[in-house]
Amino acid sequence: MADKKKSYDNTTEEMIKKAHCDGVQTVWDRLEAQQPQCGFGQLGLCCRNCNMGPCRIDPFGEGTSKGVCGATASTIVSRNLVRMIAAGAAAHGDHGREVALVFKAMAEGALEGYEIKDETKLKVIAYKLGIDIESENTEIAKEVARTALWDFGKQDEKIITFADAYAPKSLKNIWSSIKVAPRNIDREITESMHRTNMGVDADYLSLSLQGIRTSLGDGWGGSLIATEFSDVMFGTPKPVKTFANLGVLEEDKVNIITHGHVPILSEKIVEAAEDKEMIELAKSKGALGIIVAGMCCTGNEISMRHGIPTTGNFLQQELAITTGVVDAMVVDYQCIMPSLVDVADCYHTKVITTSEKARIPGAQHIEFQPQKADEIAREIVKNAIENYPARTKDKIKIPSEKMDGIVGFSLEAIVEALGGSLNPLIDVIKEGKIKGIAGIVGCNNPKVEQDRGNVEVAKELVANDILVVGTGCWSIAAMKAGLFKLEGAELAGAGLKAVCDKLGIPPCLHMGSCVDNTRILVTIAAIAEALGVKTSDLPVAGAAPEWMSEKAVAIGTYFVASGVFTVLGTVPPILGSSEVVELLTEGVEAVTGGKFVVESNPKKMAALIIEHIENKRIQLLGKRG
Ligand code: SF4
Ligand code: MSK
Repeated sequence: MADKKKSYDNTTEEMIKKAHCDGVQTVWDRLEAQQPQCGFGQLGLCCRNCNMGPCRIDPFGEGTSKGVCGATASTIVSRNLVRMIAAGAAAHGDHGREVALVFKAMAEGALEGYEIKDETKLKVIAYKLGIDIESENTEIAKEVARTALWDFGKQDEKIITFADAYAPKSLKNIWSSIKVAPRNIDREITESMHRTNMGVDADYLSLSLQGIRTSLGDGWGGSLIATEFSDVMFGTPKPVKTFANLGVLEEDKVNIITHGHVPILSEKIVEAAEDKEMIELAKSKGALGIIVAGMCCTGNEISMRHGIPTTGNFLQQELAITTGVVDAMVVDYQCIMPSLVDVADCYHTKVITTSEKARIPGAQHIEFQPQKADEIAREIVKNAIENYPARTKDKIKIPSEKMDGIVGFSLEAIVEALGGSLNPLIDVIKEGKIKGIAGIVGCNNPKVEQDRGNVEVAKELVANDILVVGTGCWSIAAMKAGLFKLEGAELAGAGLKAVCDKLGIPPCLHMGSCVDNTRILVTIAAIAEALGVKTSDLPVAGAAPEWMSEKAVAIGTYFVASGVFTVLGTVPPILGSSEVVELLTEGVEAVTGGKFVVESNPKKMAALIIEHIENKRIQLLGKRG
């Protein structure tokens, strides 16, 4: 493993070398130290859900075939899978709830730092939810917030209001037929934890269906609320030029990285860093100004709304600090490695945690409270400025690489680029200029070369006239590789290139952060409804080439449950049960029309997607290209 190339991105390779010269341990070193990783865990065959265990099942059928309580391989694998989905959905749901609570307080006039920035979007949401849009904006917002919070707390058996309002009828019918329509975002997570408790649900099929229901409460509930409410409060993204990679940091400026997921604080930090008083303070410390740059999905949130540059994706978080010029790494929650404080120990960087839900021993904690949003954001920026003089000159090295690109293709922005409706896109798909649409999402994972899968799958697809849309750390990989540039269209097939040139768009469209996968769901739903077909009839597919997070398991599951053929690049821990594997890779297709496939080779992954899209074209349009 030591000699294996770690990244497709030269900047990452360069900074891993620097980290080692500086005596810094990285995620790749720790992965190596973990080898060999537990085979039972990789197959999903270990259970520690009660203290009669931990139990494990012999995958070769020679040793133990049941846990102490009698749980079989399929029971254990499906329970573990459902717990992964529940954890992922909980992360998204809790993010959505936090945004909804701020939104509610804003509507009630209890917060000064937040406002309704996109009135049109507020009215569109309200209209979809069946709320009167003739009243005052604040009244509409209150009712919208009440409806969202109701979806977290209602106790009836009906589908959650947001899923009911946003999902196509055909999907809702499928979900009711197999009883997986989500009833309450939190309830499905709680029920998943209950069912997977010792001595409750032992049937892999019924457990898996609960996993699907929980994931749908995420995709069409928690995540959707996070996306929609963030758009109203911070603006619906529009195409904007920005840059990505560690080269966006500047030696003679104060550098603040915001890392994590929720835009509530990062938006305020962007504002505070633009404040004249702060800039003057930075100058008084010898800096020329202040740079705020993003990392992971907080990076996506602020880049797509303000053109704020992004330092990198998941596997670059430690490396950003090794540049020696990060004065503060401000984190909220999710995908934040606790190792950041160890790396920061070798430099001058302050790691600042801001959520009471995500504390890291050794980090400075400045707790964010929306009531004091501006004050706290200024305090954080001040902390970074005051840390600027503490840099160690001979530890500074900023890679020169940064790539420009256009980000911020919300569904609204795509519709605008198309002249007001999705019809021109549907027409070029029918004509075969664009063969179909692939959504690529998800993380980096040090088990595979960083960015290779994310970038190569996208390149292969656009070369075959498939429009790529995507989110999360994939999008940062795509931007670093130049796929968000207009010139990226040179890599596209003739049909897609002509469309990109005509509309002035790149061949890969950035749709946002992890919660913004809902933008992809809503786009697919809108196309299906315009054509009067099911989502699973469309020439569309999904891929997560380098996923690692439990959130990605929830995302993949709600895509499959929404009729999307989804290819995973890293193997999920389910191979210990042939029944669970068969269900997710074959059985589920007969019901939802979507299914999972696992393929780690990027070229083969792209080939599977192309084949699927071609087959769907034949079924839908009676023709291939
Ligand atoms: Fe073992 Fe059953 Fe307890 Fe799991 S729930 S640890 S399989 S006894
Ligand atoms: S940040 S969930 S590593 S995409 Fe959303 Fe990136 Fe995956 Fe975290």
